[in-house]
Amino acid sequence: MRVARAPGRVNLIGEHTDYNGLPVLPMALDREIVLQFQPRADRRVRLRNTDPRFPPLDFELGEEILPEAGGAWGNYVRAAGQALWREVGALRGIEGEIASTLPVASGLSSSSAMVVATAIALLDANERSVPRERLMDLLARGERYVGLQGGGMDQAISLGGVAGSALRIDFRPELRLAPVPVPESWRVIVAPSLVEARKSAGARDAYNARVRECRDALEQSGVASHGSRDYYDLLSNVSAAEALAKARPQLDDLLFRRFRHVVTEGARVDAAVNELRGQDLAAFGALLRASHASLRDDYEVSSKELNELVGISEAGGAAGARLTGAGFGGSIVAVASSESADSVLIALHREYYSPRGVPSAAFIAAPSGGASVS
Ligand code: NG1
Repeated sequence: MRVARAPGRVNLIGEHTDYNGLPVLPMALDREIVLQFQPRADRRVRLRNTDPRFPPLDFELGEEILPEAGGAWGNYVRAAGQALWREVGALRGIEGEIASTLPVASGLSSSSAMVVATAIALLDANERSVPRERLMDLLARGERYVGLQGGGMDQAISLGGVAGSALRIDFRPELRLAPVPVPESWRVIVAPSLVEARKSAGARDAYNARVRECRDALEQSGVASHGSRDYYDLLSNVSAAEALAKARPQLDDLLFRRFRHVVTEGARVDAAVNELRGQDLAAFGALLRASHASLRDDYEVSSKELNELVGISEAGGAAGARLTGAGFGGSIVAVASSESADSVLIALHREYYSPRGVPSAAFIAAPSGGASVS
């Protein structure tokens, strides 16, 4: 038996920037998808899921793999199979069992971890390899199989995570990962809202609508020079302030707010990397607060529960908090000093989880290493 492991992630800042060509700052979690497998002689993939909500999976690898209807978990496995087949050619299958220590649909990227775990298991079973950056990009595009026009953050951090560090990931001009150590006296707290952000269902349409709106805003802004592909190209020619001033009269209210979120969020990632390097917790926290306000008011991807969790964390002593991941449910991330972390966790338990009659789901996240096969 071989074991493939792929971690989920929490994104510290840089939300809905990846598919716009701007950077992100996630860290890999110490929670993961674990796939125990052995190679098969034929092309079949046969996997059980230890979570009884998810039925067993059995399909044949190939150039064109038909998806299962609905939000089936097996489509993330199929996505990896099809992407790899197209990249490296014919593959033998695997059989085994998938388990997860990641909460499902919590904005912590269990779906991309599933794609990554499957891909590295298939490569191992076939004694093949794909260069790391190439695999990150391949799987990001491959996961669009499930119908979400997503960016490349989740696959990159799951494969490239570094223990003790967050990673600044740039997608343009080409994929680049730069570890930035998280100070030992900081605590990163993740609090799931318990409202599922199922990208395969309703949230998918809302997500894809944002991708379209960003593209429309870029085109109609009148700022992007001819042939600009994304916001990276846009901001290669003008400053963020200039882009906002010029775009304002060109765009309707909704598109301007989407545009403003993307442009200001990209600038916040640069600033956050500096504050992390300089170990300025208060300044880093202020950037998280500004990011949440922008996601709530301009990008409109927050929810009552996420806003409540952010408010409780900040009142409980966090330097700052924000929704993390796509939004529409899922989790928040809060950053606190080691002395304040307990009071934040207690406040979350007392004011969010306990009134709902459930055990606290909040936890302190340790920046962890990336995916591996052993
Ligand atoms: P999650 O939180 O896993 O739904 C999605 C995208 C990311 C990124 C974030 C928003 C996928 C697999 N994930 O993440 O690329 O765009 O939303 O920042 O598409």
